[in-house]
Order: sequence, then C-alpha cells, then structure tokens
Amino acid sequence: MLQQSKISIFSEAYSKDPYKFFPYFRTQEPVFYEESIDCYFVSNYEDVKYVLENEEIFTTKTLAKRAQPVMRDRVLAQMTGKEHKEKKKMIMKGLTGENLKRLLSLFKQNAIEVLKPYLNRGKIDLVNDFGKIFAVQSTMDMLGLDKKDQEQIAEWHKGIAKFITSFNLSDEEIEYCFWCSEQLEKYLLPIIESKKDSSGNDLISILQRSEFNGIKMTSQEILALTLNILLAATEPVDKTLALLFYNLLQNPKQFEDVKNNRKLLKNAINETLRFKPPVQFIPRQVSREVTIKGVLIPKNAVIINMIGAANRDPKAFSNPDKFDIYRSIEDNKAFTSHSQNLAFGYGTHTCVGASLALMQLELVANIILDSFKNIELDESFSYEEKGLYTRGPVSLVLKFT
Ligand code: HEM
Ligand code: 2IO
Repeated sequence: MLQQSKISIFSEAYSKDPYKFFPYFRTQEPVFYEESIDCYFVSNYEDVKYVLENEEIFTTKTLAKRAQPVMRDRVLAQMTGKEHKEKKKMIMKGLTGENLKRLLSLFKQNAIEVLKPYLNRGKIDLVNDFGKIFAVQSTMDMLGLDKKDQEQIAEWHKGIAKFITSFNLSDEEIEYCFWCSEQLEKYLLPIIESKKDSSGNDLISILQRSEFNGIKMTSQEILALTLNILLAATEPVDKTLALLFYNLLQNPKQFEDVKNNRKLLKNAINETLRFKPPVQFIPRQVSREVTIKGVLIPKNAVIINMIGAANRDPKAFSNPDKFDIYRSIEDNKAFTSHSQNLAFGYGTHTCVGASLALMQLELVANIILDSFKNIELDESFSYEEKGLYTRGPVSLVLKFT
C-alpha cells in the first residue's frame, strides 16, 4: 500500500507510473487535495462523469488563467449556452461532410510523404520521426495554413502547450511560453486578416464567414479559436498513435488479430484511449460550495478530473488494467464521440474533434501496417512515458522489414 503522506502527483514515482497510484486514489482518497497547487483531484468514474455533466456547478472558468493568457482570447471550452453551441457548429462545419473527405485525403498524403524516407531504413521512431510531424501537418491542413512553416509552428506550439498543461512553471518558463504565443499571434493575425473574404473551406475561412448574433467574429476571437485547434488537434495525436502501437506490441496475439482483420483497428484505438488516455486531466472550477464523497469543496476551488484513473475504474470496466481490444465489441460504440470511456471528455464540452481524430488515427495506423512488415520494438530502445496533464511515450523506436 502506498504511504498516504508521500502521495503527490508531483512525486517522481507518480510521474514514472501514475497508473500504479489510481487504485489508491479511487478507494482511499476519492477527492484528493494537492496542497501545493490548491487543487482537488477526482478519480472515480462516477464522480468524473458527474462533474463533467454538471457544467453549472463545475464551470470551465479556470481556463481564463490556464489557457486564455497564451490563447490571446477565449477558447471554445470557455464558452457557454448559445455562444458555445453556435461556435462549436462553426468548427464542426470545417471537420465534417465534404471537408472531412478533403482532410482525410490530405492526412493520407501527409502520412505517406513523412514515412517515405524511412521505408528502406528498417527503423523509425514513431513519435519523433513521424507522429509529431504528421500531427502538426494535419492540424495546419485543418486550419488552411501553409505547411512550409511547419517547423516554426511546431516549435511555438510547444510553448503554448507547455503553459496550458503545466503546474508550477518558473518565471523564465512563463516568459518563454508568452513569447511563443506572441510569435504565433504575429504569424497568424495577417493570415487571419487575409482570409476575410475567402470562400475557402479551411477552418479560418469558415470562422471568418460565420456570424454569431448577426455579428462576425473579430480577428482576435478567430486567433484564439485557431490557437485552440492548433493545440487540441496536435497535442494528443502522436501520443495516441505511439500508445496504440506500444499496446499492440505488448499484446502480440491482439496485434496479430488486428493485422489479419483491420476492422479491429477501431477497437484497438478505442481501447488505447481508455487504457492510456493522452489527455489525463480535465480541470473545472466550482461555482458554489459542493460535497463529493463526503469531502467539502469550497466555492471557486479548482477540481481536476483524472481521466486515466476513471478509465481504469473497476466499477465501470471489468478487468480495467487489462488492454483488451475485444471489450467494446458488444456495444460497438468505438466510433462515436460518446463511447463509454472518458478520453474525449463528457457532456457539453466533449471533444469536437473526436470522430475526426478516430478516423485520422485509423487511417494512419492502416498506412503504417501496410508500409511496414514484422514490426517489433528495437532492442536498443527503452520505453518511457512523460507528462502529467497530457501524457505519452517520449519515443517509440520500431524496427521492421
Ligand atoms: C475538447 C481530448 C482530438 C478539438 C477535448 C476534451 C478532451 C479532448 C478530453 C474535453 C475538454 C474539456 O471538457 O474541458 C482529445 C483527444 C484527441 C482530441 C484524446 C485525440 C485523440 C481533437 C481534435 C480536435 C480537437 C483532432 C480538432 C479538430 C477540441 C476542442 C475541444 C476539445 C475544440 C473543446 C470542446 C468544447 O469545449 O466544446 N478534447 N481531443 N480535439 N477538443 Fe479534443
Ligand atoms: C485549450 C489540453 C490538448 C481543448 C484547452 C485547455 C481546452 C480543451 C482539452 C483538450 C486537449 C488539450 N481541453 N482540448 O483538454 O480544446
């Protein structure tokens, strides 16, 4: 049993393997108070679901501090009611129907191009040689940005991601994050302005044309939603892809089944998102005093939903610590945004990119399986995951024939 006094999400042991701590949190401290950051961590599936479905009590106001300073205005998750509904619809327009078809075809081209130099090498780092590059390129396609600047965008993106997903940054680190955000603003504002009269179908052009209450959005408002998509669509993709292949390599029988029946990829992706969600935390702020599992949470306190712990709750999933691609076959909900696991959140702010992300991951996993045979972990490679808020493999070196 873990010693209560030593429990902290900032301990080396937690950072190395948070999954080891989840049973303790769920059973012994279902509302765990992390004093150093004055936050309450909720880990049971039923509690996380309760928090995420009651947006009046558990608001997204904490994002005014966590996201807005680097997003330069409000992101979608900060909006409520009619405004949230309509702006979500604008974003959905850029990701569905004909635009979805166009994007999937661009994603395919991106994947093939990035993989090409590795085909004869017999070795690839799925995170650093492929996933990170593919993720940024695909997000730039969604936004209608020129991919010639992808390396610069990727670098600045790291700065805004760091600000949003960190706790306890030093002043110098905060300064660097702000600098990245300013560079992105300088880069994006002229592009946003240039798309004012665009008839294009990229997200920036769609946001330029759309009206809310009969009024067009300002360039600053569009900038924040652009940065929102840049972060939200880039950050989890390389992580999920690498986790998918790692989980399958750790379960050779399931990997064989997937290779022989590609229809199982949907299940494998869904199970990866349950077993190791790339977005581990979802923060909320309480609008009034509230009690969860007997613990009084004061008005305005910040609650952090532990998605990784909720997705391993034995009250919600049988054998939760087992990676089992067959578990979702009965309800067959792998491709809806409302599948049972909470990797895409729950309630009003459920991920708007969920179904696109699932299709993107299936597409790219199929291309990798078609391109590389006899995939194995490279013997010189040692596996390591990193990150508290978003989490994924540092690298994944594969060898193949
Ligand atoms: C929201 C995860 C891909 C755009 C969320 C939330 C989670 C999440 C957990 C909920 C946040 C909350 O409740 O506060 C993921 C994962 C992804 C993914 C695991 C991939 C595997 C994408 C993609 C896009 C996207 C591809 C864009 C095309 C968004 C946006 C929101 C959101 C805009 C805010 C939704 C709202 O507040 O209504 N995502 N996401 N995400 N995601 Fe994703
Ligand atoms: C800007 C954290 C990768 C979102 C975000 C703080 C709002 C919202 C999320 C996801 C994933 C990112 N929250 N995307 O958790 O847009």
